Amino acid sequence: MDPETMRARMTEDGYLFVPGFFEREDVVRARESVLLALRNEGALDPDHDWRKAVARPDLDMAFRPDLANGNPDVTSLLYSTRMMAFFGQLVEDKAMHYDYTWLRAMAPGRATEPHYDIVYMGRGTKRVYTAWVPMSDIPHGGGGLIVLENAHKLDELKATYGEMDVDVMCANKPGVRAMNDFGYHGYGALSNDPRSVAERFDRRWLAAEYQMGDLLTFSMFTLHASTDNETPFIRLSTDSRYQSANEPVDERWIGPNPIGHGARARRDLIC
Ligand SMILES: O=C(O)CCC(=O)C(=O)O
Ligand SMILES: [Fe+2]
Repeated sequence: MDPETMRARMTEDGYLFVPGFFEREDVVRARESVLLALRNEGALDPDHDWRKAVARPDLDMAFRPDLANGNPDVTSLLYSTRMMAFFGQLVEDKAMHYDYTWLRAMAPGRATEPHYDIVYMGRGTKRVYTAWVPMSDIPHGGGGLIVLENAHKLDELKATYGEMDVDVMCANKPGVRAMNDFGYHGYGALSNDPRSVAERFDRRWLAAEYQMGDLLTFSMFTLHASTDNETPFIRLSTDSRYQSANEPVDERWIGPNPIGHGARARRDLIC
């Protein structure tokens, strides 16, 4: 795809789906490095080949950035020269990436709730792109990513929910996140019910079956979630972030040990 078409499609759709962007064997290498760590900690069912990622009974797991950060098989895939050139074309500038990598190891039954990424990373430029990279082959029902059609054009949602920052607390209401005053649910999510979100905005959730090698990239205002993982397998994927190297960056995600969310990133507001 030529860069102009890429940018036009991103503006129009809020995402770009590039099946087969990566060499499958490079994704498999990253996947297996993560699976070996999961096997060593006893998260996998020992009755199956570890490469299949069958979860041990009653496993509850979702977010495991520790398995990605400092893992060269994962970081060399996500921050390669080729990936940086791809995002450079998208931002029409030299690209940089956050130093923090998100990794999802979604146990059977787990899902990600509908959200905009901007509420977690909005302290720099808003022109940041997420790369969602499946490290499993994910059939429908396997917990893959879904995107609410054209939610990046919902101006009212962008002006309300899209202005929130999960690390802002109400100084005058102990323990209350400023977001919750606007009626939003949970740790930055818009809702815990994708169906009601689709009804509220009269839009469809777009889904796909994913293969290792695929790249899905989307904007900070692209509303997304995952389906429930209805398989016995742990669904593996990463999300990583890219922007222009010449625009302000959200410092929570930069440096050798990014501070991330929580106490050190907290800001207070009178609610
Ligand atoms: O993989 C998931 O379940 C969620 C991914 C996500 O929220 C993201 O890529 O920004
Ligand atoms: Fe997200």
